[in-house]
This record gives sequence, structure tokens and C-alpha cells, in this order.
Amino acid sequence: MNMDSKSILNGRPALSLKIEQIAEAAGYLWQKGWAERNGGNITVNITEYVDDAIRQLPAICEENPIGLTLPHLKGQYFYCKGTGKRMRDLARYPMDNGSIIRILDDCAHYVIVADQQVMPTSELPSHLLVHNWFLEIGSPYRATLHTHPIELVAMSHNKDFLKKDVLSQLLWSMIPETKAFCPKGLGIVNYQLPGSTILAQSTLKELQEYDVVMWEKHGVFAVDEDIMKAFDQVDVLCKSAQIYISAKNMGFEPDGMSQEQMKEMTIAFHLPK
Ligand code: 2HA
Ligand code: ZN
Repeated sequence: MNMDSKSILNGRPALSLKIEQIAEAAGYLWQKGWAERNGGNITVNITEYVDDAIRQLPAICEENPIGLTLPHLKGQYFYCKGTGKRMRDLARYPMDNGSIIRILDDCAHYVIVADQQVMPTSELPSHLLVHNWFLEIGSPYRATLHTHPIELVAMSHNKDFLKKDVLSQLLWSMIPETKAFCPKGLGIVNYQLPGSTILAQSTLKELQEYDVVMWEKHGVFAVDEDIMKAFDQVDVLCKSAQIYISAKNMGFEPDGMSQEQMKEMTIAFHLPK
């Protein structure tokens, strides 16, 4: 990592580890082919790693409007990928390709506090809307991830797969681990303009029921306690999609695990549904 003397990470091992984990996940997104150009976004609530010295840091940019008022985010701190920045660059230099922001007391503006004036992702309002909801309901989730997993996006081009829980059931049935490690399945949001309010609101609605939400013909939005857990949920779903597609490429429809085998799994692993 790029750790020049002015970095906020210096002398803060816990925060450094958190940022290293984000960089590691960004590297995986690139290696997987899920993060072409500046594709995808990461936002992580890092407030628990923020000390008094960070709270005293002056803003290094103007007060910027979020575009929403998010009452639970007052004084919260986030690491955000920078707008236009590439995951493959963030993987090596997270503090050059993302920044740490503070939400101001009006809950409607933010400032950047470290390390540089890297403006946050254009999807900031939708990510913060979700983080606001986590705090509102007392959720332990602190990470939001948007990425473009090839096989899952390909499957979203088929209307039949977009009906409620059709893809969840299909993907769960490809290999037992998928249900164990993505127990709520895959929610669906029909195509909406990237960055739009309707996309953000529809995503928030699906997150009441799912940890991973498919954006039709675009990508997925995943949430969890940390970025690696959010990545893992997408990764197991995508593995199942690859198994399905491999079987189809061999010229047959895969059988999938039977309903009985799925039920046995659900009970053995104490899964919710
Ligand atoms: O920010 O992937 O959908 C890059 C994106 C937006
Ligand atoms: Zn996208």
C-alpha cells in the first residue's frame, strides 16, 4: 500500500487493516473480471475506527450536498471509492483512489477529511441511503458493494430468471455451499438508470429481504458486515451461475439438487428459508 507520511493510516493499525481488506476485495473484483474500467463501487462505514484526532481533522474540500437527508448518519465516517477510479488501482493504492468522508451535523452534506481530494463515487447517495438504514434498524452491516459479475449479469438478460426467487432457487441448487453462504438468496430490481433515485429506492426495498440484489442487465449490489463478506456472497452466487452455464455449454440442463436435498441442507445449516 501507498503509505506516505501524510496518510491517515499511519499509526492506526486497525484502520489500516480495514482499508487493506477493502483493497484486497477490490483486487479480487478486478481479477474476476467484474470491474472493467471504473465499474463498481465500495462504501464502508469506518466510524468505529475513528479516534479523536480524526474527528479534529479539517475538511479538505467544500461542503458537498448528499442530495438526501440521512438522520442516522450524523457524524459518521466512510471510506468511499472515488468517482471514475478503477478497482485495479484501488487494490494497490486505496488512499489514492478513494477517500474518507465525514457526514456533517445537518445529515445532508459531507466533507472529505483524508487523504486527498478524491471525490466519492457518483453512487454515494444510494450507498449512504443503505448505510442510514443499517444504523436505523441496528444492523451490524457496515459494507456496501456494487460490481458487475459476468455470469450473473448474463442470466439477468432472461425474463424467466427475473421472477421472484427463481434465480435464488436455481443458483442454490447448483452446489450446496451457495445456500449456506448466501442464505437469503438473490433479490431482483428491474432495469433502472444507473445512479437514479428509483434504483436506490428499489434496492433498499429488496435489501429488507436479501443481502444481494441483482440490477437487471447491470450488476449486483451486496451488503454485509464487512466488504469481504459482501464479496463472498456474490462470489458463491457467481460460482453457481458458472456451474449452470458450464452444464448448458456441455449441452444439457443441469438437474440441480432435489427439493429434498435442499430441505436437508436448510435444516442442517439452520438456514432461514
Ligand atoms: O460507478 O458501476 O453503476 C460505476 C458503476 C455505476
Ligand atoms: Zn455499475
